[in-house]
Amino acid sequence: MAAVPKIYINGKYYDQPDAKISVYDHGLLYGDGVFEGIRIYSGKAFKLKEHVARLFESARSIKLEVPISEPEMVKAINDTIALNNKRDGYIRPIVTRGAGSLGLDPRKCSDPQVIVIVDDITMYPPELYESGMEIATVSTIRNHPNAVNPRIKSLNYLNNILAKIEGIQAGCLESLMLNHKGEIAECSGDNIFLVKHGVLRTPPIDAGILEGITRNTVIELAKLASVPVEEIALTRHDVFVADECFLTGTAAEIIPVTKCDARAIGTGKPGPITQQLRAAFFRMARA
Ligand code: PXG
Repeated sequence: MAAVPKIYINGKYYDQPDAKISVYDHGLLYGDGVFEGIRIYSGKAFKLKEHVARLFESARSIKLEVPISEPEMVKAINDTIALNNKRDGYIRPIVTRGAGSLGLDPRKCSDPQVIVIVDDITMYPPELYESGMEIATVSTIRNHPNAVNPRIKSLNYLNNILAKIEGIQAGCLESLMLNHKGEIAECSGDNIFLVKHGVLRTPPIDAGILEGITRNTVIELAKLASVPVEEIALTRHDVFVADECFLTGTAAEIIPVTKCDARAIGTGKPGPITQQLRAAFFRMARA
């Protein structure tokens, strides 16, 4: 990494301390914007096309016109990685509604801001990847899909932050969120998987979740390894009686869960299918 990280804003690069946007930007005033989180493995952005496609879908869903094309976004991201000499790290592309007047009306914002940050991220302490982590179900439910659809990766993450605060209060680094029907949705920043009798199970997209790119990768890797996969409605009971549980996310990667709501899951240790999929994931990421 260069001594001072270079941040991309609207086609120009700024030293990190000089990378600034307006306090009238509706991204700040109202959380009106979208973002992505992408890993860099061995100098290459992992699943870059998928992340850029999701960024543009999030933008389209909130009727935000991204001022550059998808190929231009891919190039901006690759150029920012190269300029910062980054081998392993994390990329945060952001598109905000831009500066406007006070008041919600997005038509008052004429200048969307495109930002690309390249940095590092550590979600959980490394030892938890070996021992497994504990999660807690929280009372804050995931956004109803007819409110802010969880498929939109928007700058308004308060739903998840409220859940995170509750989890921390309960002594857990990640929080399990239910949907409006009381089914398992996802965690505050990760998708959830269970293993029962050799079958990999995860909530379907219509449970009201972010369609995680790590989630989709894990489903693909499981199918390649002939592990049966079910996208199916799940309850807390399914978590309590699961043989294995793990979470997936760009930042978290694949982390075993060995306890939920004070119940040990399976043997209380990371399970064999979790380990197998983790190994396959890193083989793919480093390939
Ligand atoms: N669910 C939610 C709510 C997320 O925000 C995931 C699942 C996993 O999706 P991917 O596509 O990454 O496999 C996410 C991921 C951050 C940060 O600080 C980003 C996320 C989660 C936590 C932190 O960049 N998004």
